[in-house]
Amino acid sequence: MYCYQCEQTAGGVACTKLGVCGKNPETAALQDLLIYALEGLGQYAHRARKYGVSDPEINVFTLKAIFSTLTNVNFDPERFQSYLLTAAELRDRAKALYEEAAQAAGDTPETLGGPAAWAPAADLPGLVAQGEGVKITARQAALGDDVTGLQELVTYGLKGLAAYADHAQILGQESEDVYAYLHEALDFLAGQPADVNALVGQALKCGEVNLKVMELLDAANTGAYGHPVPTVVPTTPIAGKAILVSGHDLKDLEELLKQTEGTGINVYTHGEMLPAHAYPGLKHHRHLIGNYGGAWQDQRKEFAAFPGPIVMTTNCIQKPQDSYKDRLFTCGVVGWPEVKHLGETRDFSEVIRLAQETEGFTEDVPEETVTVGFGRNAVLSNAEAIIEAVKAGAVRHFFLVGGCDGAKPGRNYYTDFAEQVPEDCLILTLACGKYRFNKLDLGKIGPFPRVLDIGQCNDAYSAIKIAVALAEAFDVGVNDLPLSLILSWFEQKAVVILLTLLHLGIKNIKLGPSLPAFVTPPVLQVLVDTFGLASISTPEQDIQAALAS
Ligand code: FSO
Ligand code: SF4
Repeated sequence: MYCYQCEQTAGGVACTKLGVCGKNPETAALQDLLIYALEGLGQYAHRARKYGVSDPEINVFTLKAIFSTLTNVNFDPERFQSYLLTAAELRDRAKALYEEAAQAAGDTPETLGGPAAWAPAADLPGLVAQGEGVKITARQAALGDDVTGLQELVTYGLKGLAAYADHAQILGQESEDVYAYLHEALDFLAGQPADVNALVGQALKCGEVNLKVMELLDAANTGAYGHPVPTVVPTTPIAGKAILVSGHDLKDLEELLKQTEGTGINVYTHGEMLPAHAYPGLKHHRHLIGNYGGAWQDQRKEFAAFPGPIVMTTNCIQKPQDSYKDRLFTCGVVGWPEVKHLGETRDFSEVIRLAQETEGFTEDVPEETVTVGFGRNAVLSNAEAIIEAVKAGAVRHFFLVGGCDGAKPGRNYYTDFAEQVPEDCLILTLACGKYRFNKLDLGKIGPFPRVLDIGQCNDAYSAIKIAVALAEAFDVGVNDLPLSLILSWFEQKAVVILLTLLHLGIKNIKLGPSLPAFVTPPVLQVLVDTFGLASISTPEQDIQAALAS
């Protein structure tokens, strides 16, 4: 195996024997092969679309299959075998659609090679062997590290984009333009592009299309559940039967809340599900009782201690401990071998039965809380007060400290950073990186908590809208606002958000805790020269530099 798609990659270079995440070489090969197979599907789907033909099943499958290869989503070889067989079947369907449409228009259809001509091996070991043949090292040998790294940058951008598009699609928000772009970009990758400018351009295009995806997702979430409102959430359990829900999928949570209504079972959010408490369409369920634990990387300890079943709706899943493996359930594209998979059924009866048979929390814990719900609507409805506070000097600077959390000790930077931000500055945050500081008491400026929690990483559109609205109010560009972006990345959703910010021309972003292994020094230099992108240094230096600019 050779995988360097996430921030925790072995030695900062690549996982080659076993993923730090727990991904084994067999699964890694199947994931590489699935991306290859999807490039073949893209070759035909892209050409069919030129004749105005597309297929909803092909479109949605493309999203889900790409999402399944994202870090910490699916570790189950059998599920990948099934995805691969479906990819071949739908590739053949796309081929037939293309050929029929071309012939109907009087054209001679192209005969395509490369991934489009892949024929799946008959069994799992055969598929693994095929995956070994298309791994990154083969391209590195043929095309060099810079080009391969840029191809991977585009691929990882597509993974993040597909994940967000899948969330939006689940809530009924789709766009033919987004599907068209995905198939176009997969076709582009199938051609083994080696032109650095074309690859950088494609990466920025991916960021551009992702802005549209994030807008769709925002419309999906707020359309289904209303705009988040500031909400105080207990982070301490109370006595009673309990179910824990992790991941990002609000639809799964909604269905679980409906099915547990009146059962006496309390539902707790974990990790990226915390912002769900702020949605009017979810918070009215009184048994959505509180938040439990911290960010994803602490789950092995926290799930073991949780006295009830646990539902993992999306990433980030880690290798389950035996002590809770039979209490763990996966949904959607998530998978771990031998963990009960509920698929897309949203039938939680088995989870509810297990919760009723399990002891639950035996006593109340003295209450502690966090405040969430500062999405764009909540923040911008206070825009005048915020603008006045800036003009009067009560708010000197905004720091957007957001992104993923992870296990590396270097991530203490983000805790230290939040603690050291001067008291006349506001911190906006989103995604699971917030757990580094969201339980600290950092006080208020006037009516505003100094830490404003915008939501999940899925709510990046909200953060962008807030920045753009502030820029308009002050009649300056976003880069001229008293605003600094201090981002933490872990997986490919963070990659595509970074591409979106670069597409928007946002400059001088600080990225940590370490830079991506797939971005080689010459490519990094391009990003530094064009966008002023820089690695984090120390909180003291980075705060000083931000306030001086
Ligand atoms: Fe975190 Fe995981 Fe939301 Fe990511 S839970 S690391 S960017 O999957 O998606 O922020
Ligand atoms: Fe390693 Fe990350 Fe790839 Fe897992 S996803 S194998 S930790 S680089």
